[in-house]
Amino acid sequence: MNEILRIAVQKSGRLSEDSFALIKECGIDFQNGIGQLKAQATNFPAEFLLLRDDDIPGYVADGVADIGIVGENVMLEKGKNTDIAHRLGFSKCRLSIAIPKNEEYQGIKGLEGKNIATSYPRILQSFLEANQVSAHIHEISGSVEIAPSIGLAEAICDLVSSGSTLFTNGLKEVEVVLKSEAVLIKQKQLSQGKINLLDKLLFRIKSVQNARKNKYILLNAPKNKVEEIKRLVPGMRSPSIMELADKDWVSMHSVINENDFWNVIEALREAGAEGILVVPIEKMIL
Ligand code: PRT
Ligand code: ZN
Repeated sequence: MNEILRIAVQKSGRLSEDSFALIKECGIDFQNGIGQLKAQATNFPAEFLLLRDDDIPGYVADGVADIGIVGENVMLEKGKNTDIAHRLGFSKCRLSIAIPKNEEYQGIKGLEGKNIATSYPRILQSFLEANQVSAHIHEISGSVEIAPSIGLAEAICDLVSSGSTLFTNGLKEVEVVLKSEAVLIKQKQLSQGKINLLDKLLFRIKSVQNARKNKYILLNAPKNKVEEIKRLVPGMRSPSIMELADKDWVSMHSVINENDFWNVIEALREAGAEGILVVPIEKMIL
């Protein structure tokens, strides 16, 4: 029997756009119609289940889906039996404790006996236990940030990205409980056929991620500076060097990492490189 990989993805929300973009960049096409809960890939043995993010860990643990894309925060909070197959690097946020901004923070022990409102009781409880603090956890499902102003709690534990929601609600972040990002989770007992499909998908995801992290660089270098410039742009194995019509110069091609991009460009200019071109890479297979 030909295996098919069932992939759970958030239907619409903060994870959806990046999840769909990644799938597309992996060369997998499917039609996502309005109101549709299932979609068949047209050029990969996969089927997509379009769900609320909260349901994804359970569906994957139960084997309704084989793999899924979900925030690590939701995966940990649901406590279902799944494994992280790969970290995806988008939808980054942190789960943090916040208190009213004009209150002085007494350190984690100052939370002893306090009421903390959250949608993440399980993660918060284990954080408090690890810090030997006992507090009252009020589980609420939404609008957690208004809890202190309506007298429901003295502190909250909620997701933060820019911090503007906390700021608008007169709160300040005092403890980071968890740093989260989107993760690809998998069911623990996949058949060999499905493992093979997952490996194919992971190979594509890694190629897309490598490409996003790197840029292709072309530059002209005086021949007597080639060794110095080689050290600045070592590339995947070593840079390509091509003769130019002008015998004192060569053209060098290589790959540079996004993280040290500007430092490398500055160093290249100082080393005498000219005519530097930087172009995006679509896929990068190491
Ligand atoms: O409908 P469904 O159940 O599928 O979606 P949802 O509404 O439960 O989740 P959704 O789409 O809002 O978020 C999905 C995932 O995105 C979360 O589980 C996180 O992993 C991730 N993520 C990243 C965030 C944020 N950033 C984020 N900022 N999820 C929520 N927020 C909220 C936060 O709760 C708070 O209200 O944004 C506000 C804070 O943002 P800042 O920028 O003001 O700090
Ligand atoms: Zn949700």
